[in-house]
Amino acid sequence: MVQSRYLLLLLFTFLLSCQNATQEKPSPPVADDFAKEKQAMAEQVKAEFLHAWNGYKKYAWGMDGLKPLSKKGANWYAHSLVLTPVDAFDTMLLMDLTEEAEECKKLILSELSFDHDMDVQVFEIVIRILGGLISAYQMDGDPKFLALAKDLGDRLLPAFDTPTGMPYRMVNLKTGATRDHLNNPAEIGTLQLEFAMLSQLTGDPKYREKSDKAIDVLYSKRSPKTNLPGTVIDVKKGTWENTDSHISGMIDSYYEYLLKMAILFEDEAYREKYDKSIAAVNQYLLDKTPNGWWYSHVKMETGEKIRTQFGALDAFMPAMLALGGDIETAKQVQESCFKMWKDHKIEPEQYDYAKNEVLSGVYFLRPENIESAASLFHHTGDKKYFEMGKTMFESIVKHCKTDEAYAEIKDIRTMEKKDDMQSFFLAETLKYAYLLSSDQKQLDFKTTIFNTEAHPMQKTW
Ligand code: DMJ
Repeated sequence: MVQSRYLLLLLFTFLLSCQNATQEKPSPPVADDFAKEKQAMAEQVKAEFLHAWNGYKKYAWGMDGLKPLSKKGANWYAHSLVLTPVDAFDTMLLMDLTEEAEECKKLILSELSFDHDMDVQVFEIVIRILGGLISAYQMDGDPKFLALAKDLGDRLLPAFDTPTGMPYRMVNLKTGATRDHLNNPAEIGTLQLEFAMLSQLTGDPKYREKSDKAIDVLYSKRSPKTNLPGTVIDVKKGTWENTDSHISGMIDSYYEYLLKMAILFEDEAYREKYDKSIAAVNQYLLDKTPNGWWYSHVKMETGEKIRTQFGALDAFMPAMLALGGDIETAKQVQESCFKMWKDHKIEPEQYDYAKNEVLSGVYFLRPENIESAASLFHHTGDKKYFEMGKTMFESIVKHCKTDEAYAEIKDIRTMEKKDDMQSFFLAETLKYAYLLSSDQKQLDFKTTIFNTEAHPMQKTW
């Protein structure tokens, strides 16, 4: 009797525990948690984009940019080129911000004119405005965007009229007058995607012919011994004025466009140039130290190391390497880029990796580090790169957000803010943060290449 009671008790306890088990919520699979984390971040990125855009809208409507601390607008030149809206428009479309995109489009189409007697910097106008108008045309479909792009392209073409075919830095939009014959590889070699797209979309080959020739001539000026370019070249004589070689500003996106032209236009000649150039960069510049893998500065003629300097702009490298197929080097360098960010709470503009010393502490709200994290996440699927990007995005929110917009940082050692918000914060930094976290369906990455200002160029042919 005692024994059967004991058995009944056991059975009862067992049934009760089964019931409790079915009442407890099963813990959700890890993948679901991650999907939620990503979605939450995408929503926050969108909210922060709106925060910055609304600041621009309130204080700088129609002007090139916003001064976020003094709360007023500012133009780059004598007349506005509506820079921030042109740069931001395709991010709005990607984020499905329909109302904002509609008002932004109206502003661009009613206000943007290039018929101004003013000298502009060819490179900046090409990557931000020509690139922005081309992607606006492809994503929105309104031919007025293409007409604006063509008008701009025509006004920029006189820049290429030099004895070498490499362009001047500055051109007057109304008169076609040119100036500044000392140019650099980045400003000569980061025009090709936009001009080639313009040729593709208008059916007129002249844009691509001029820009292809410019980069071909530049490439031919590389050192015969190392295959490296220098920093400053005279576009009239074709001679180098500064022979330092690196992947930093003034050279950086020249490499990026060799690769991106090769991919978007399936162009073998560009691929060859890219492969040869990056082999040289990895042979002479790549510095594998106990403190991580970095890229140094060397002399183009010999490859002799002259500086152990890296920085915020150099952080584009992992994204480019991954796109070019070298995932392993990209991973190693991204570890260094992220360390440079994390150790300083936000990345410095210039950093001596051998001495572990900040050389310039300004932070311009730059995108490259987040772009590389997003690219590696896309190529490897490794969650660690998502976490890197998220950390960087969160520190931007923490240190750069103002009551009505976002501001750059004067010095990351003090975190004092600076009265500027570059248009690439909306075009690139927040776009890459969004691409990292959202499952957007609008762009097919197999047929899309981002220009250096993160404007998607879509292969529709
Ligand atoms: C942007 O205008 C472009 O990404 C360019 O290639 C480099 N500088 C800024 C962002 O840092």
